[in-house]
Amino acid sequence: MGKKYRTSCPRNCYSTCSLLVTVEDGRVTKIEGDPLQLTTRQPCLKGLSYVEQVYSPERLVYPLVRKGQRGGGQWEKVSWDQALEMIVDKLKVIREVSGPEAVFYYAGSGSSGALNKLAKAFWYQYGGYTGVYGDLCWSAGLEGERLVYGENRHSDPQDILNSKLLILWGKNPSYTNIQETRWILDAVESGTKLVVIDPFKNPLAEVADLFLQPRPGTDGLLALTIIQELILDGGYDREFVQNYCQGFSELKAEIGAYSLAKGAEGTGILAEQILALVDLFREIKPARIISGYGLQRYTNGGETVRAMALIPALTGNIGIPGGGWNYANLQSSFDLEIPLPPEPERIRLSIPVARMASGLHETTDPALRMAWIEYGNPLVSNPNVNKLKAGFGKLEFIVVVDQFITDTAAQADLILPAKSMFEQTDVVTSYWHSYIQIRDKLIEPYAGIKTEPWIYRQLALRMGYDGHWIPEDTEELLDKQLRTKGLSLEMLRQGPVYAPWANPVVYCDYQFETPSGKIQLVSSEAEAIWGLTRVPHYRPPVESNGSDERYPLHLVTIHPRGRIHSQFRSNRWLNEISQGPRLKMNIDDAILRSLKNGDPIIIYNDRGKINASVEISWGLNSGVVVIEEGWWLREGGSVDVLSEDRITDLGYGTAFHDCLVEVRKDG
Ligand SMILES: Nc1nc2c(c(=O)[nH]1)N[C@H]1C(S)=C(S)[C@@H](COP(=O)(O)OP(=O)(O)OC[C@H]3O[C@@H](n4cnc5c(=O)[nH]c(N)nc54)[C@H](O)[C@@H]3O)O[C@H]1N2
Ligand SMILES: Nc1nc2c(c(=O)[nH]1)N[C@H]1C(S)=C(S)[C@@H](COP(=O)(O)OP(=O)(O)OC[C@H]3O[C@@H](n4cnc5c(=O)[nH]c(N)nc54)[C@H](O)[C@@H]3O)O[C@H]1N2
Ligand SMILES: [Mo]
Repeated sequence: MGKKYRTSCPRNCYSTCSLLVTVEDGRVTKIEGDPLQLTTRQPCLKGLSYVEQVYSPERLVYPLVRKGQRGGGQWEKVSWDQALEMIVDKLKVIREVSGPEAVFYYAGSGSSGALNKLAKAFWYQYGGYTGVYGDLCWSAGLEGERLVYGENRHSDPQDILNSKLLILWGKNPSYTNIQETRWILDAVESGTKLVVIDPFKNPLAEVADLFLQPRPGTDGLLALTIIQELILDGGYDREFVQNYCQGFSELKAEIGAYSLAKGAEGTGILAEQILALVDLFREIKPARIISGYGLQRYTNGGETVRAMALIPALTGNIGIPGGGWNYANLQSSFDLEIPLPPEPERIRLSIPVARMASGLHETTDPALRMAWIEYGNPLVSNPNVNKLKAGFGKLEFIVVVDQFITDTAAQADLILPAKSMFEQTDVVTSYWHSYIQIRDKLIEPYAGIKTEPWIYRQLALRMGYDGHWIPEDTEELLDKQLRTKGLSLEMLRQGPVYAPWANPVVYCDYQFETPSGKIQLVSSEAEAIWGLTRVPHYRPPVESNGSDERYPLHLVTIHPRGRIHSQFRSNRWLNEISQGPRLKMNIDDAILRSLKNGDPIIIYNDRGKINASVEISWGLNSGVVVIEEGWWLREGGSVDVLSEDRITDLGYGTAFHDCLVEVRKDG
């Protein structure tokens, strides 16, 4: 029969679902949604398939040392003792000869949990390292939002039910946040108007009242055009603006640079459609913009989000049920302080993660000699993969900690097997709902696999460091730290805890943590920190249609429906419904290249080429092609072979979508 336990999904995903897991004879056998979690309800297919994932025959169970050439695919099984000795030897020599900065330490977002921070307890004692700053994911938009509202939070997802107008803008929850799709569909069924704004006709566009298809990277222009209409032609909320916003007259003085005609021309959206959207904002309240992260993966992404975020404020939709601006909700996030040794001076955070490919080549004094990679698969998920791979190729020793021999692990000298989410207790928060959850240890680590804190503790002891910073009993550590916040592991085992400090409707007190205490329609921080203008303005992406005539197609890489980035590739259940890498393409673009549905193709630009097949799509304009990210090199190619390693305008984000390509038939 088995017994049911509570846990949560630690993947980097909006939903962060609470799960009920049945364990029989020490094996996970069934996964369901946790009825005490009011926001996430049912898990997705990936969540259900963990039952397969955790026992995948491809899972790594021993440390492996490279034999023969790097990347040659030949490995030798070694004991943990041998693996740890090898690492300690390298670490000692490198620090002595070149200094701790010759080690590149990189952690991706493969599994979340408060204990991930314990890595620092080791690296601090090592005396430092070279690391990255910025983010692959959402930081351009986070900063754009912060400049306007001072914080990154939004109301409970359930508050979508109170909205009369929903604008789903650059987000594809049918793939990336299906629990939100339920709330949106429930709202639509009860009469809420839905607008979808996306160059790709994502599934929710099918039920939308209005669907706008901007050219990729032009949403900032669309937002400023809407703002111009509202301010100069009426429809903004005078009283709200007067009471709670700062900088209106300055915004008004500059917004005349935009016009409906210019907006229509630049975005490729009909002027009538833009006006239809403006009218909805004029007529319907409460209205909520749900912004995704797709539209900020451009060199202008931060300013795009900053401009969009002004609309709910100008229309008086902030602080009320059903109204608002949804981008990121960090209300459940709290600093579960993990005590760390003193921070050494020689931590060199010199490489923006967006530019890791170039950074590995350019770093000198000391140059990098070794890399330690955990929770990440940069050869699939980071931009400019060919350049990145060449950068890794220059290093003399690479350690990768992962559950599988990923494309990145395949380039390692030593791979250490990683635990799964069922094999270690930790605490998980969300960037969408406001629950704090346990991710509990439900089974013994599969086949003797160790956790990351165990690995670091062993290394620390062998290096002669103070082991108490990385305790053997990490549950005790978690519990102790939780108690300082009035929580405990036992409490979380009873059910997900709605963060006591969270608010179901944000900003209802109209307090804003901005320099003026009001919503910043203009921002001097934008100027002082980022060298931009106080009023948000539109600049086209660096690489977009027309900027290079050899590459006429703008490539947009959306997040995969059946995977989380490169994860779940080894999942047999999910693979049964996977169709491989497919490039969605407008029929005219296909005919121009003599391509039929299903034809094998090569997608290429100066940075590299990948293999895929064509999927004729009726949901795309000519000149825009869409492919899911996350495909492995060995499946035809990581889409990031094609992307440049470029940084965004705000927040040191990654401009994956400033990417032009051409396509030809393969063979
Ligand atoms: N072209 C393009 N590229 C993109 C994006 C895009 O939109 N377009 N999106 C970007 C975004 S938003 C993000 S967040 C990044 C994500 O980039 P990454 O964080 O690198 O994500 P994954 O590819 O999922 O790699 C996570 C790895 O962690 C491993 N892992 C899972 N659990 C554990 C564990 O408990 N311990 C250890 N040691 N390893 C574990 C997994 O097996 C996997 O290999 O990708 C970015 N890449
Ligand atoms: N199944 C699944 N779920 C996931 C993930 C996953 O890999 N798989 N990843 C998780 C992570 S790390 C993240 S960051 C989130 C991301 O989830 P989302 O926020 O949904 O982000 P994306 O999939 O990058 O893009 C969303 C939409 O933006 C559109 N878009 C692209 N460019 C533009 C533009 O210029 N303008 C407009 N208006 N729209 C544009 C794309 O066509 C796409 O439909 O999802 C999380 N959830
Ligand atoms: Mo992400």
